[in-house]
Amino acid sequence: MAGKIVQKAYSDIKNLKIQGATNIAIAALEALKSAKDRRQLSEIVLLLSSARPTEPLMRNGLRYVAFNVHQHYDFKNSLGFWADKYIQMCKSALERIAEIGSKRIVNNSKIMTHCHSTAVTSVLKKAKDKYKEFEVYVCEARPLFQGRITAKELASHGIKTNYIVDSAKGTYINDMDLVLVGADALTAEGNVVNKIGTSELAYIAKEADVEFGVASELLKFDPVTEQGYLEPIEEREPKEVWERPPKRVKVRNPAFDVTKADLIDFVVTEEGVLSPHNILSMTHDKYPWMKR
Ligand code: RUB
Repeated sequence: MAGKIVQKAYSDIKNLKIQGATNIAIAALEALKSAKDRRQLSEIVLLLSSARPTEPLMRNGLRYVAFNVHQHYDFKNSLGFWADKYIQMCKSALERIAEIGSKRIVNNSKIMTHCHSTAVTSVLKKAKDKYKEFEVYVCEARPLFQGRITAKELASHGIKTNYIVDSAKGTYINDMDLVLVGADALTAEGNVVNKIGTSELAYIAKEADVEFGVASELLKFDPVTEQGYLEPIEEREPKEVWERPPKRVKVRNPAFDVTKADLIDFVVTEEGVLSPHNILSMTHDKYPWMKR
């Protein structure tokens, strides 16, 4: 039976009190450190992995720690060591993405983003710290409005910020120089899984000839996609969309969608700016342990 720390992390992740792939992974790994023995460690890995099905950054981390701890005699010290090591990998990957991505932000440009991604906000804030001037359009990301988190964060960093409803993205896309979004999962085909509405944004960016970029850690690669499995897409509670829908109306609420590699111009990763088609080989080079 998992303890209180893990139960709390599980429900905070499931109920979106903690949201966004990076925050989720770090919270899960912090909670994992409370495991008392090897059996409990395995139970916690299974439980936390199930909290959000479309989160390989968390799943990879839980597996990485469990695998390494099982190689060691000293359970408690090795658990803390490997969990901290993965958390540090996530944090330094994010810093690298901010540094590398900030170079792609052009002075006096307009950028559209969707939902809330710490990778994207880190890139934009770093560009602002380098005295670049630019303007951001943030899509609200219904039903849970994570775009508001982004808008607040950017505006309080002194970045010129516009907030739009999701259906207004087509109205403004022709004014944009770049679309930059985050990712929950990267697949073996070079596709990107992110908040629902991202793939639609990629289609309209293509149509309008606007560059479409993704800011994502290679640690979000999902190794199951190498074996021909599709990334699972979480479907959330209908009441997030419509509290009391009329009888005979079934509300669907997929949390994420898949943007095909061909719609993506570049992916800013901790290893540099890549074509989506190079994600698989770069992940193999950098994180060989991820192979199943
Ligand atoms: C958040 C979302 C974010 C990615 C990337 O969805 O789709 O774009 O998780 O985030 P949700 P980050 O709010 O449902 O978790 O760059 O912070 O890892």
